[in-house]
Amino acid sequence: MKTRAAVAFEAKKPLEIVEVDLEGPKAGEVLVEIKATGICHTDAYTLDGFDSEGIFPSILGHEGAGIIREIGAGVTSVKPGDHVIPLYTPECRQCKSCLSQKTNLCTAIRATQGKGVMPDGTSRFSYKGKPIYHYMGCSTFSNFTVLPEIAVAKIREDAPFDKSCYIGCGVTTGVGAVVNTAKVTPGSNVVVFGLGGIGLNVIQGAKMAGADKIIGVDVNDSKEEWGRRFGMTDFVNPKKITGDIVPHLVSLTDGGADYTFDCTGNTTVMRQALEACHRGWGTSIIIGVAEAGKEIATRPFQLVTGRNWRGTAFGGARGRTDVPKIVDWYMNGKIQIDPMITHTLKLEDINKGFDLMHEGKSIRSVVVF
Ligand code: NAD
Ligand code: AHE
Ligand code: ZN
Repeated sequence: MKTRAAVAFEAKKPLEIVEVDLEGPKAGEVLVEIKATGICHTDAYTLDGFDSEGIFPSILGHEGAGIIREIGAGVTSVKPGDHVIPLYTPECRQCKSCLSQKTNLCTAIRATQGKGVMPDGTSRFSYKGKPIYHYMGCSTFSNFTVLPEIAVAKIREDAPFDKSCYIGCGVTTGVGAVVNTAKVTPGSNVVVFGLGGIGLNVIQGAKMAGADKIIGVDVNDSKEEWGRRFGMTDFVNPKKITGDIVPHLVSLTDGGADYTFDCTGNTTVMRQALEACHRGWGTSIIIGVAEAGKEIATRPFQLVTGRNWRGTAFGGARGRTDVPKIVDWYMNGKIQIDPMITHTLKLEDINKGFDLMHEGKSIRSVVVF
């Protein structure tokens, strides 16, 4: 079949809207009509050439929602007409990682996913006879896409696509980092670095978990109002304080934070986030994705004296199990999504969504097909 898609032909070039060829689902795969997709900073990071796994030409996008239109041989867990959210972290329920119950990082298809192909080693997308690569196993910047059955979460049908798509990455990542990874306890002091599409979800997760002080840190002053809307109690712009941010935060948190979260992808900020943790028990969670080649550093003494440095992907969520529950949280009003979707765009205007993100003018832009 043919489908309209925004193709990343080269790094650092705008996406081009073209009609591509899409092969139908093979065994164990499903065809999904994407109804809406968010634009996450990770898409921009890959398009900008910062991802060591970045492959071009490819169809980016990993924060979608849509409807199953066709299933391949042997597919049993979903059927045509089901509403689904594509999962860049699948859940096979059979691999060592899934069975361990210690991680959400299913390994069933990770190797081929990282190479931009389906589990059989080929791409379903092509343009003018040449393959176009998949991205994060999702490629939601296409009106239709093919995914392995284990990489879709079936969701309730009354959830609006243009909001629930955000659960495909940003919402689950931020809220899940608090609930699943850090396991923030009531009364905690929390510091969130970077108040974008992820950081604001960390804030609303921390509020939901009963955190006491929730300090937001961002170099963009306009983010203060955003943070306060979701439960932030204090705001710090590191450019506007005298001296180093770490002692500043330590003094605001009576010796250091119980939990800190990096939602910037900046390795200097990651170090600050660790060092702003309380001696003896503070835990810092890395969410931000750093550019290829970047490394983190700190004095080992920071860890010797009891600070914990951890990371999280997709908020530690097991997609097929947890995503439908997060959709329920949204539909029942436990978490908010609507105010964070600042821009709704047509596919033709998708590059505008990237511009808005880089200019710090959007929280989330969503493309509706
Ligand atoms: P975003 O662009 O919406 O937000 C980033 C925010 O960080 C902005 O408000 C920006 O002003 C702020 N910022 C930038 N540099 C800063 C600095 N030095 N100090 C303080 N604030 C700073 O991006 P997003 O969509 O929220 O994504 C945030 C990060 O999370 C990205 O690196 C993205 O790739 C990553 N991410 C990781 C996962 C995961 O599973 N681990 C999932 C989604 C996104
Ligand atoms: N491909 C990069 C790393 C990118 C990365 O860390 N991705 C996160 C999700 S970001 C979503 O917006 C992730 O899930 N990582 C775990 C995984 O298995 O990819 C690189 O450095 O090679
Ligand atoms: Zn993302």
